[in-house]
Amino acid sequence: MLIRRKSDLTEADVTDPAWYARRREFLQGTAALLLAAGGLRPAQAGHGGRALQYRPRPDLAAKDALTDFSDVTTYNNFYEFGTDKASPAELAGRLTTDPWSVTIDGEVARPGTYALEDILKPHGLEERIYRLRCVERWSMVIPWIGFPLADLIRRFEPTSRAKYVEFTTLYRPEEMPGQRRAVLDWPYVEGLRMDEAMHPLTLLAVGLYGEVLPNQNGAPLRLVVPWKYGFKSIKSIVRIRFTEQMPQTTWHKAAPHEYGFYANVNPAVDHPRWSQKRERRIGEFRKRKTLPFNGYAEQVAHLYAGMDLRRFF
Ligand SMILES: Nc1nc2c(c(=O)[nH]1)N[C@H]1C(S)=C(S)[C@@H](COP(=O)(O)O)O[C@H]1N2
Ligand SMILES: [Mo]
Repeated sequence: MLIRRKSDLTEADVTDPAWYARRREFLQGTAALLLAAGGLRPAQAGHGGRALQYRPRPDLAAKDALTDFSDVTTYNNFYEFGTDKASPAELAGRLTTDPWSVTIDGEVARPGTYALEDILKPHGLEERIYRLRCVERWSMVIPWIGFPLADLIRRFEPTSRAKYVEFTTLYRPEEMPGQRRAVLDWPYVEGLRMDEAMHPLTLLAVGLYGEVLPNQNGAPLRLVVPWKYGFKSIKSIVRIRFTEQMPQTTWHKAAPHEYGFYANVNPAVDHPRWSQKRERRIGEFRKRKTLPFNGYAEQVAHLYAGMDLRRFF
């Protein structure tokens, strides 16, 4: 990826004018933060998307080779657009992601429904290269662009009763054809314990490969929790609710003995129908060993000290 100096940048390099008009404040805020931080990396709009400005975080970069952009954006799980891997890329283009708002409610001091721009405005964007490992035994390495969920949580001030965070995906069957069938109990819901949500690795992503998230990857706002199976990384979020009780998550409801609330990547605990010891990195032939917590054990294992991870899978 090229690094260009600020003086070489024009507005047109950064984003197209229509998008700029809608997201102007957000971009200006981001640019200011980036300049203050002393680093500016304008993305190359090499994939036809709308480029984002962000700060690279080499300290948060998986060393493995990146998965090809074409695989990242055509091999997807997004059941709102169908259950096969190709459907989201084919059908998600029709999803309207602007305007977009996010409701923040439950055990929180500043509940409300906020325009996405207002949610994003105070947050500078960073690039973090994370592995994502699906429960189906494939994995990818993706350069995500986003900001720590913890920063958003601090801003909205959960009360002392907030023990969990629940996330909900958009329900819009007119644009999400998969929702016209009862494959899952729509809308898609996921959740984290508060300490998992506050962990510095937990990312709210708005882009990948230097550009605004393609719809099939969960535009305009999705979660990325790199030490958990992919299904925890919920897409196209419209609601963030703070709760005292553990949220009922969609996959747990659908098959409670197969999908637990925690869903930590764990080669020692098999899925009831298959081993979780190995995985196929998309783009590779030889299988890789699956690592505890997807390789992030050093950073996150302490969250589960004393817990029986067979029981709390
Ligand atoms: N709303 C929603 N979010 C979702 C899913 C889904 O079906 N609906 N699938 C999950 C699963 S199983 C995986 S593996 C990841 C895939 O993310 P990707 O397509 O960006 O690689 O998204 C997760 N988030
Ligand atoms: Mo998955």
